[in-house]
Amino acid sequence: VALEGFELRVLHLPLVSPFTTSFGTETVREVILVRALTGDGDGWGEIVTQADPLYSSEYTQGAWDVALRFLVPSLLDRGSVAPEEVAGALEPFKGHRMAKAGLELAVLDAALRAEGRSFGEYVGAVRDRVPSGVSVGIQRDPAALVDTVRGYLDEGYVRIKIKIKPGRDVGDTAAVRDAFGTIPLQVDANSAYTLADADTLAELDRFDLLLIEQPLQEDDLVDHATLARRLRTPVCLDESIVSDKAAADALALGSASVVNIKAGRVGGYLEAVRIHDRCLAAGVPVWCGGMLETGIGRAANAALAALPGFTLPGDVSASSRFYTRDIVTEPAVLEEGHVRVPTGHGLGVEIDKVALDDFTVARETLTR
Ligand code: OSB
Ligand code: MG
Repeated sequence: VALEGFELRVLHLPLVSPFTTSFGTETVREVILVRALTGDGDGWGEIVTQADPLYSSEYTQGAWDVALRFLVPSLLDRGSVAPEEVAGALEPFKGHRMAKAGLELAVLDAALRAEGRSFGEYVGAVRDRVPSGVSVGIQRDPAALVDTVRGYLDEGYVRIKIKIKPGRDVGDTAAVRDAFGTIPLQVDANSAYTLADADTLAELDRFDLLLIEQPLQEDDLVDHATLARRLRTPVCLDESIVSDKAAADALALGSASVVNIKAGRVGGYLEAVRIHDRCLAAGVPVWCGGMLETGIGRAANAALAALPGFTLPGDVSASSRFYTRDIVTEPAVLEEGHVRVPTGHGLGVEIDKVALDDFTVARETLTR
């Protein structure tokens, strides 16, 4: 596409309820929305950083700065770029994968809209809807957790993931198992443990969990392999899988037997597809993670999760799981426990311009 400019906005979307993980509590989703301005029309993308560098080293103001100072100018200097060239063009700049992913998605959306082709078809989606799991934050106590999980099960979510941290692990998991029996259940530690906690984590083995997600630190590939040998529960990596290369290393080391794929964390949807392809070839199940996406990233995630190797339900929930009002005209809804893969051109969703403006707290446009 012929690039004319990029518009970046910081949005603040209020959450329907606070979201608590082992690393903190969020009440407002701060996110960057990207609009690629091209000779063939606009495209939209989302930079999924959070306000604070607690999940990963990236955070909103850092992404804002690197995008406007380095990434966007280098793309605009080229004049025109194909979606498949964006990652290579940004490669000299180290890290900042979420920022790169958001820019690439905006270019992809613009190019596919211009071609009249859907994002799902482009990435290789083989399903028209995907099973929807929900990520449940740490609640006041296990009884409150059971109430919250009951609400999601009543809505039809087909898989429950609960967040855990030291002191809120075995008891919380037991409460959910006792209340609901053999539902598909998994836990996410967001790197809150060390190998010294292996005995506690082994206690989770009796709950027949689908997996335990990211118990140790991002760079603990060897320790994860050691832990995986100690546990019956399959170890799944999230934070550690920062690229296709990291995925290859994790599989070679035996650090994970399941992989959570998040396009933002790995630098874009094209890199996400490469990880999918690698895991499919290796017989390793993958699922689509989430970063409390708006309707833009959520549409892209639904399409990605429709690839054949995504054999476990992902954190691809209805928009209403996080938001009362989204920035797209037709937010993702839950239908019989599934979310539909959009079929329109590009991402297949349209921006609600009034909502977008209402949530915008900062805005910057760079043009050629
Ligand atoms: O670890 O999967 C995670 C949200 C923000 C940062 C990290 C994670 C999460 C979630 C929510 O679990 C997933 C979702 O968007 O539903
Ligand atoms: Mg996770």
